[in-house]
Amino acid sequence: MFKQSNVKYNGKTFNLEGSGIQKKETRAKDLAGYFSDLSAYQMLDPETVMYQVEYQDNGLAEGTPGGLYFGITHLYPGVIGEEYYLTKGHFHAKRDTGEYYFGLHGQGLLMMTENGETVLEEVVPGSVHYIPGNTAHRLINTGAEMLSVSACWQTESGHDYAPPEEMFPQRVFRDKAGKPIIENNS
Ligand code: S6P
Ligand code: ZN
Repeated sequence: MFKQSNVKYNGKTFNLEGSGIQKKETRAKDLAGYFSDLSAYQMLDPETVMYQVEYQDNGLAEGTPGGLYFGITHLYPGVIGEEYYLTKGHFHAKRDTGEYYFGLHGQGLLMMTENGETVLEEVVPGSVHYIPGNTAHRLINTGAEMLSVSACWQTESGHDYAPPEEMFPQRVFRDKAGKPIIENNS
């Protein structure tokens, strides 16, 4: 029997389309404590949408062993102070589970930290990123357009949003030339 998938990726809009697509928005008010410039953060409208995650509801409850989820993150461009917009970042609650990211649109960085060691991989359309287990991971939009990145992770993984300063010892700022620079948390 031939059957069509009930979810499709739209390569023009970088969105998922079809049945069972769930969407989750993260707003400025959800990111208290994530940016170094507190007064610049407080000037932002708390309702500003910073990023959206859409994913296919495949009927599997989080925690189910053996399954996978597929989703796309859309992170807006911008800076707070001089720090680029970022996702919260997390460990997986089941620490030893990895994840794949795949760049679809825009330009950014994937920050990965394990045992205090940070790696920043450049995310561009077509780039493939393996995030090993036990690694905190977040996206940073260093470009002028929306950063859209797809992800595939285990239904068993769950999320552990540890305090950001415990997960990531470094930050990425825009320098005077408009280029990303890495700085240690002070
Ligand atoms: C899930 C995966 C992504 C993130 C998304 C938002 O394991 O890594 O779908 O959930 O990029 O980031 P965060 O840190 O707010 O969950
Ligand atoms: Zn993850």
